[in-house]
Amino acid sequence: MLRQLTEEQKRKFDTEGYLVVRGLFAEEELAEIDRTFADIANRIVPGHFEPDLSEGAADPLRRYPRVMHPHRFDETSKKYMLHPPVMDVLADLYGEEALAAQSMFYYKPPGARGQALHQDNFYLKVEPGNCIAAWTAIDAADEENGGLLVVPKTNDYAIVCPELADAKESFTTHYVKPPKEQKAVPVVMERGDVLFFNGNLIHGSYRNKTKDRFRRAFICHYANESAARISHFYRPLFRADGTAVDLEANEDGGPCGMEFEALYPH
Ligand SMILES: O=C(O)CCC(=O)C(=O)O
Repeated sequence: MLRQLTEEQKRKFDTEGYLVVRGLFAEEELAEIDRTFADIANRIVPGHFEPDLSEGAADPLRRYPRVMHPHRFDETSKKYMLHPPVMDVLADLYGEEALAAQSMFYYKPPGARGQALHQDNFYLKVEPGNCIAAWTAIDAADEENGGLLVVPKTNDYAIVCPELADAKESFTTHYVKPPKEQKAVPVVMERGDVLFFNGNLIHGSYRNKTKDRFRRAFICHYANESAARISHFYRPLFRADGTAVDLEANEDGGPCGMEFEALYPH
């Protein structure tokens, strides 16, 4: 028995590797997220958010870097990382309960670089099983303001060792080339929609080309409850009721070997 999805939605996720669920966050919930991250934007939280608060930084991402793991210092972020409709969709997709491993918030201001194509389970190393992302649009997201891009059906593609990304266009350093004849397609979303995608799916985003539109997103990653291991950056995990769980640290270097261990948490 599915809790939140139709059989057709689940089938779409299983075959395409991703699924948009419309309107999973209500306007008053989104307004609370707006207030929370408007407040965080003017603070320095060591290890989580270290903006350059001086006027006129050349790179807009210096003023508005992404917030890493806000659930570790902010209760509102933890609450929405465990948002019941999201946890129910994840349980439908996994066929078992989900554990929350990571939260992030991207402001992606006008002019900000994007994030080159990559695969999330390269970083999370959830085993056995996989991670799933829940990417919530806080602002409407489209091709102009650097909305998400996915390469459909690459959920069946193995995790590969990344190449170097183009630093002029991507603020992260890794790039995974899509398989031959498969192209990244934009996912157009409204505020409050959530995009779910599998940890092997190749995805990323282009630059925010607008002059005046932020592209804010609240992005969380999850593991299946039966997973035994995850990369140490993501511990502890949290059950839907907010209690912590500790999986074993996955020391496996992945497809590139130990020397390629990611320099940054994803
Ligand atoms: O939001 C973006 O621009 C990219 C996010 C992403 O790729 C991720 O969270 O894995």
